[in-house]
Amino acid sequence: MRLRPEICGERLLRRLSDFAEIGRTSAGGVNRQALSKEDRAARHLLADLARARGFKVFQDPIANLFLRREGRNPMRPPMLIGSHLDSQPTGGRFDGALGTLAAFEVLEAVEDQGYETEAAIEVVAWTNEEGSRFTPGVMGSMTFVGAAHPNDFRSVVSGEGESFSQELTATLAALPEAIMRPLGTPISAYLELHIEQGPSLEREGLAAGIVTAVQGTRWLTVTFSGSAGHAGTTSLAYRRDPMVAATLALNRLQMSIMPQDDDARLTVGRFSAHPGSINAIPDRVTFTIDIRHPDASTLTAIDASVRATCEEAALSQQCSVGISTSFDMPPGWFSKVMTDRIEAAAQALGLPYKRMISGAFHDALFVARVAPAAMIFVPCRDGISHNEAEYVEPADVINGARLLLEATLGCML
Ligand code: HGY
Ligand code: MN
Ligand code: MN
Ligand code: MN
Repeated sequence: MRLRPEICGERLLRRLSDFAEIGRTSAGGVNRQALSKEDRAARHLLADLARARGFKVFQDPIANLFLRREGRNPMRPPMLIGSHLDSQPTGGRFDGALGTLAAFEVLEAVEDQGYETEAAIEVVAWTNEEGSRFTPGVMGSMTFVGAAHPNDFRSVVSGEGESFSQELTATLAALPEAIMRPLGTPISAYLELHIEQGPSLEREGLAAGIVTAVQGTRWLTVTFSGSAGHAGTTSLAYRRDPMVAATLALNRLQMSIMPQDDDARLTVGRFSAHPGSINAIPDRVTFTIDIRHPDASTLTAIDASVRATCEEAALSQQCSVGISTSFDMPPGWFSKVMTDRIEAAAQALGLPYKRMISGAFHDALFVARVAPAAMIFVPCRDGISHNEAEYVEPADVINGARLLLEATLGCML
């Protein structure tokens, strides 16, 4: 009689605190940016843990990391579960790591019982989900599904001038014992556990969110160009000041778009002036805009409105403006078969849940292009994420992992 696998909560919580030490910041968060030495250290630890349990370790050409526990039939495409290990520069200990380590805990729980599955189960740690050090985000899953090729990112450099290609090569070389596999190996389905990164589950006292869709994301880089000049001798009438144009544009956007549409999100995360001297009118001002919306045509309309508003502001200051798109992830829906399986598992476990849309983008959205995919959210304190204070109650960590285990086995029936 096969015993049902059980999550070992103590082991999972210990793993989470061990990984939180890799890239730990003085404020108690993590700085484990994609393809950094901290990311390599986390991958190495996970690969060592996997080998210690007899799982096989694979990497693909964009360094997605796969840990495989064989099933009875090696010809059957595996069930894939996982998330990402890379973090924001001032990230939290749970964004990505929770889903990756809970998936590994599922593998260990199944192994503990010698529970046989027909197909293999694989855990994945996707490369560069965040897109903060190297743009765009979700590079690993985007490449896995064929929506990009590693060569597309050959010339990508970080804000510090580090080469994506060199860091990718170093990361692949750092796991010589990993077996290389081609991009896009077939999978039967994909499940990802992640923190909500919003406040609704905690506010409503729910243990789980069954994610039915992910809103769209678009990243723009806007550069206003004018004439540099002396801060003291150049009268306002004779300036072509890109800083005035930029701030005018951003004020108009905040006043026009945001109040009309509560679902719209517009974030300026990076802002720089060149030459950045206190007493020189800048010749160039550059900032990024992260636009989000659940509806594809509205996302496009907001993009168009941003462009028109920037062009008007540039004209009013006799400046010019250039706008490039560095990331475009349309909204997407998850498989109803998969979300129904998660719902059945939540009911079997007696966990209070709701169906919901994700405000954050995730690798699962790309994976959904090649296999049935879905996500499970757990509450995080005050909905805080992309912040070193990010926190998840131990009970929510364990319930999330239990639900991931049940839903994974449910999807393999
Ligand atoms: O930005 C995002 O939505 C994701 O958390 N990286
Ligand atoms: Mn080692
Ligand atoms: Mn994440
Ligand atoms: Mn994130």
